[in-house]
Amino acid sequence: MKKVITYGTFDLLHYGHILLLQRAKELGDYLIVALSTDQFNGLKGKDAYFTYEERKMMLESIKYVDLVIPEENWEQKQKDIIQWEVDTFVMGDDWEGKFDELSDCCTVIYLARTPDISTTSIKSSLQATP
Ligand code: C2G
Repeated sequence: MKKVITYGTFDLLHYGHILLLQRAKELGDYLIVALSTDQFNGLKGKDAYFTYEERKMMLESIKYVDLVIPEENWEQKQKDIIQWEVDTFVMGDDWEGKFDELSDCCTVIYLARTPDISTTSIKSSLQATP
């Protein structure tokens, strides 16, 4: 079984996230999503609208996703890859080059971000709406 892993906050789930997850799943047979905890989001400077449990439940309902695990820090990726016997690490290309060191233990792939959609843009357009 070919395992794929990806990491993120996945707040206010939108089609950019879904297209990332769909393409990630196409790279293997089993997709693990390491979901940023509320505490780690604080370290990332992100204030997620939905809690970790709410975001986890939504991700687990997506047909491409096989397992959701917590992402608690920046340093856990190599351990996760070894522990879960991951073949491919995938991120959107806004992270291009940032995780190349992981190529020592798996294939590292950066997928093109879906243009014109982001959690931040959703929040700001809703705030602007009268
Ligand atoms: N993404 C995308 N297209 C978008 C928006 C997001 O392909 N329009 C991708 C991002 O590139 C990322 C994933 O969806 O691979 C999740 O996005 P975020 O929740 O914003 O993840 P981020 O905060 O970048 O967390 O350790 C890694 C971090 O946890 C990544």
